[in-house]
Amino acid sequence: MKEVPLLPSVQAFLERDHGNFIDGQFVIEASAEKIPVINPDTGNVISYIRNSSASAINDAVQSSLTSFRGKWAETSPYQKGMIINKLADLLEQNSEELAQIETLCSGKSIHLSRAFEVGQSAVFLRYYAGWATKINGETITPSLPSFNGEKYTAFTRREPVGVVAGIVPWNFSVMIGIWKIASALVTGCTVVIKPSEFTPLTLLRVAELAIEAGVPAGAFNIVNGNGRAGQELISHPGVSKVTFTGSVPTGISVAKGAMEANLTRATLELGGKNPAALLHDVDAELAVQGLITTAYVHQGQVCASPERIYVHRSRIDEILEKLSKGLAQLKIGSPMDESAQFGPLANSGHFQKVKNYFDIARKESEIICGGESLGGRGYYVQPTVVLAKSSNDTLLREEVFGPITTFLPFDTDEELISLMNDSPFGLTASLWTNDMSKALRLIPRIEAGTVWVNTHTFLDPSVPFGGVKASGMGREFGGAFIDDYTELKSVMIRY
Ligand code: TXE
Repeated sequence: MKEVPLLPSVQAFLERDHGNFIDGQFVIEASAEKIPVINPDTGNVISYIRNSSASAINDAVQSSLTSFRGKWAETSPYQKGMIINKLADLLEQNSEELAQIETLCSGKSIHLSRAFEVGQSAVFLRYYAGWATKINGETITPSLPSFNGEKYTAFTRREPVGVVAGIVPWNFSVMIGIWKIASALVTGCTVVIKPSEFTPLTLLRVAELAIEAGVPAGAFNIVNGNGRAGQELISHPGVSKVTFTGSVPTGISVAKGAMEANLTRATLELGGKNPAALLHDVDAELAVQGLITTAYVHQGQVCASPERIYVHRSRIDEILEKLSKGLAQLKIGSPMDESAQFGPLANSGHFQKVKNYFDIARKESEIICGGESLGGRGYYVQPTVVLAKSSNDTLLREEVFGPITTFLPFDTDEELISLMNDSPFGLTASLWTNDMSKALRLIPRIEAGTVWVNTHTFLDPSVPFGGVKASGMGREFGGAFIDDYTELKSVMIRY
């Protein structure tokens, strides 16, 4: 095992005292409780953050309000786009440093941190930067008749909602943070982000780069802390919109808290129990490779990944055999080892949760491969495949958010559709087939925000993303996010 050497700048960053980033500066609340940041590869503490007080959260929101009404409002759409593009450049220029910090606190493979947390974040930033100059209303010809020869014209303006509170989870803390930061800034909003307490460090460095890129102090603030700090942020009266990514119970509590505090609107991107359907004509090699790369990437800790796999009965033995063989070849190892393909789970609580699902699978279903945690350091488990006895098995009903796929055979298209929709969730789904006529007939019947054909978990900034049913409200990406970050103002003129 050969680990990537730690950059001196990363070591120095870890040794800093970490708190919040407010009004363009790092701020340490000396009296606030310290929260340890733990490396999932070793279980060792690598740094600390502070659990923000209500007063620090108030400072952050006030600073964002000032910037919203002042500096950021005065920045032209063209300049906003240039600044966001510059932030993308700076992310790429500091790629290795950002990737190493993220890998150390999330357990994400260094490859993924480089490619997604930094590389894709830069891609998303550039995509969003283009929208800064395209946030427009429309002209309208009023409909009522004129009584005395007077005339009317009308137009709408898309105006930024104000200060956005972004609550970010631990699985893709930079990229999901960037989706929220970029959406807010290009529409003219300002933003206060609360990262997950498990992965709070990298966004602090991104905030510093944002200032270097030209984002005015206060337009993008960070408050760190646990759920209590998150709740205080989303219910602050200065916040006009909440954007949350995380679990269903927390999402419900966030939406309620925001609504009760100030009728604050909330968009929620919650969990999933996403189905993948392998039809009778499936290309087995393509599908198995697809499952390995989409269901087991980042140890399955991806909300869009497939967890329920329905395979036509005629093909299931072949698929299970190929998948078990493929997973056995994955090299498990430290996320800082460039040759490793599969690393630890992100935190100790999640490690316990996934181990508990192994116990449930042993009792209710059949484990085809994996199903054990690895002894030794850190939060490692095996990539696992489960064959369900029926659609009622717990492993087909509850979101694991880990490296377990659960299979069930089906016989007819009607049965398949009813199985795919038999879930409270509706984030993503996929069909694996070359029978496009059948795929196009099935797609409208699938209850999901996104349906892929012959791929899964493929997020493109131009394609709207979000869930139906218990998987959330609202959409990120494409042009769809604009409605959520702006208010429509109607203007009517008599002449
Ligand atoms: O999520 P939480 P957790 C799922 C996954 C995982 C489970 C729990 O199944 O096992 O959620 O993970 C902040 N008001 N997903 O506990 O609680 C919290 O500090 C405001 C799916 O980490 O949802 C963190 O910043 N904020 C998911 C964020 O909410 C609160 C990705 C998410 O925490 C809060 C991660 C409160 N009352 C986990 N309580 C996805 N959809 O991608 C907590 N937070």
